[in-house]
Amino acid sequence: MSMRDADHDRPERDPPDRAEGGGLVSRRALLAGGAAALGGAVLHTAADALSQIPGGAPSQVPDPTRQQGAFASRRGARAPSVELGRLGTGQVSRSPLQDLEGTITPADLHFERHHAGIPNIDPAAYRLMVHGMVERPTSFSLTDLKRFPQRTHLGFVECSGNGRAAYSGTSGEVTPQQVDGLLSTSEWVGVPLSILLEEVGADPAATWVLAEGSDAAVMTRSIPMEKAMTDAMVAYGQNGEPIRPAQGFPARLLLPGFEGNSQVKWLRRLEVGAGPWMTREETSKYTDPTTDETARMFTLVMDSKSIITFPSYPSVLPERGWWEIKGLAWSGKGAIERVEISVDGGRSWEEAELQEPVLPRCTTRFRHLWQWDGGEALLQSRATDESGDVQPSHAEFLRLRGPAARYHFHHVRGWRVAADGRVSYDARGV
Ligand SMILES: Nc1nc2c(c(=O)[nH]1)N[C@H]1C(S)=C(S)[C@@H](COP(=O)(O)O)O[C@H]1N2
Ligand SMILES: [Mo]
Repeated sequence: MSMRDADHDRPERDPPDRAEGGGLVSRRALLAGGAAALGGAVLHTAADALSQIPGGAPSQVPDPTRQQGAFASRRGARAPSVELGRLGTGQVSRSPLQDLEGTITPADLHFERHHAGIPNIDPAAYRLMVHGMVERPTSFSLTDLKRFPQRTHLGFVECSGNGRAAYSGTSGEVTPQQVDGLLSTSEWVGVPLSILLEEVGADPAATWVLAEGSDAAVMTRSIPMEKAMTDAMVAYGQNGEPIRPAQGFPARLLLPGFEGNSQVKWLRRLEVGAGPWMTREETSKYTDPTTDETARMFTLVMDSKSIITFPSYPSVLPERGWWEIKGLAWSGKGAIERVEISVDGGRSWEEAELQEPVLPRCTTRFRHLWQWDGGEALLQSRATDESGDVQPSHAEFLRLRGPAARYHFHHVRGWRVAADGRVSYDARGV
């Protein structure tokens, strides 16, 4: 696989899981079954009661109230029946968006994008050098970094190549993980970059900062000083634990709302300067061709975007009736203000409910009750953020960005529900 292909290649195929109902029990079935159970025989235990609700009985498991359970342990594990996994190999893996609850991505399921693998770094020997247009060039150890005032940012990291394969035509039997799995959300903890720049006495005339990683790719990106001085941080914590090796252990640059590529992992050097460095990653890569043979550069901020995670492939709706459409919306420009849902192929739109917390530069859950009449439907979501940025239709995006677009795919996407309840991806919608 060439470097070019390695960057957000075609989505890997999942073995289709056609489990009827995708493991869901409808509200109506549950209520009807529950009522029957309550009206029937005397209830002995909760497990007995459960066994009388259709679909509610874990029949192959012995009654857990009759035996001592497992003992406490040093580290927990997921329930044996829960299969959560990233999808991908080599330099890319995707988060299982359709299988996650809420907005936080468990650290072991955070998507990965490495250009030269995960380096093995000794935290005791780790140093971050800050130099260039500064009064006091300084080398910080991890202990040094942790002595500075700490900040938290709850937010997403998204690769700007996310959605590429799906944009260029992959449709049908693809999951949200395959469509948009280069998106994950964590609670990041670290030291504000502004504090480090103050510490070294950065020249007020400086306008850019170069960030460099210590992997074999020696990833380098130029960061505007304005971002460096606002919410940028050198992060060393992720969801309560030290950042994992795949995410940049022991420290990475965290730029809330910026494209993933600029958030240099295994950060070893920051150089303060008076202009961008024009590195490989901001010239031949991560620029956006337009339709007039020019290209936009430094398109760092991620646009307003959303994806329906249920219903989606491979779930199958077992019956008509009330279903809750669920999904994620996010924007690098601020908080999500509104998510609209269309169930009729874009003819009409209704506002979905946003699930608290609704945070800036973070994923937000949305949900919308939908009564499926058993006919064909095209489900689409359209997010608007507080800056007013609205997701364009696929046709509009194509007109603006052209077929050669390689990054920042944030157009409206759709899921087609067939009369037999099967759901498939439709990149274009209507
Ligand atoms: N040093 C270094 N930093 C890097 C990369 C890399 O290969 N090396 N990949 C970048 C890209 S393209 C993305 S999308 C994000 C992915 O972050 P994650 O692997 O923590 O999800 O890291 C960025 N930072
Ligand atoms: Mo990326």
